[in-house]
Amino acid sequence: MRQYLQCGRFGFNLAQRPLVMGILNVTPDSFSDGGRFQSLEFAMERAEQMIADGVDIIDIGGESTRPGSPSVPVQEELDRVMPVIYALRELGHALSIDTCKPEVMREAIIAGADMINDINAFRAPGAVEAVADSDVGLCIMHMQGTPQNMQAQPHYGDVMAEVTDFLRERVAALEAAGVARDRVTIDPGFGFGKTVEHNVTLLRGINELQNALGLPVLAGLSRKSMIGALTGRSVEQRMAGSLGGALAAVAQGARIVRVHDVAETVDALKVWNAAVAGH
Ligand code: 9MG
Repeated sequence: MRQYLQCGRFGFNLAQRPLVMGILNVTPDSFSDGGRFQSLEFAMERAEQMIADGVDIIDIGGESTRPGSPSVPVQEELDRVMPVIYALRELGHALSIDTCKPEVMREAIIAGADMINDINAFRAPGAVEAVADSDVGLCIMHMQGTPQNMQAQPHYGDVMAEVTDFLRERVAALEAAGVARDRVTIDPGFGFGKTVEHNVTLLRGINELQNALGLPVLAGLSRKSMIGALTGRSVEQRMAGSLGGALAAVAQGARIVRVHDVAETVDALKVWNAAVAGH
């Protein structure tokens, strides 16, 4: 299994400890309605707090990926995300951009983004080409359906086999375009066209997935409905469940966890690491 991740200006040794990716949503529902300037101030404050809390990678998203959320036009997404990249790029931390749009990928890479996190696995026409000739890290995620319809009726014969085959095919598409494997992470896509049972099967299967493809797994469970279903908690009350989810993912072999609660996750992983990995 690859233990090094090339991520734009940064190179991460994944053998040392699991990495924490902090979620920075810059969608209008993420901050009170004070316009673009307030959103930039909010993003800056959130990012500085995450850095103080020990984040490794900041994942900036300008389009909601929650079940049922609509797609936003390219220009709107660029207007949300680009000022944030310019504001954060000199903070000395890796910046990931959560986008499915090739136009946003290209602009973000030119502006200095270090990673592209695509929940659509670079399937949009032009997406592979947008990232191929760069050195940014890539996250390829599995999703059944689209954010608009994915939770309507998730269905699999064998969820592990289907997710593995899909990710294998997408890795091959990137490699065929010249992408080096040390730039790639894979993600089973918890909550993206999956029932709680599918999610639990995939959580238990992280190591198997990682071994099958020889690539590090990034896992995102934070505050998701699966945590709500397992704990009976509303979205505001899912921190403890999400920490349990992050530790469970890392115990199953995940190398990167994508989370809202950076300080708490970093602490939990420090304790886990001391006990399990000995550092
Ligand atoms: C953007 N986004 C929301 N949930 C996610 C998850 O689980 N993984 C990745 N890679 N991105 C996500």
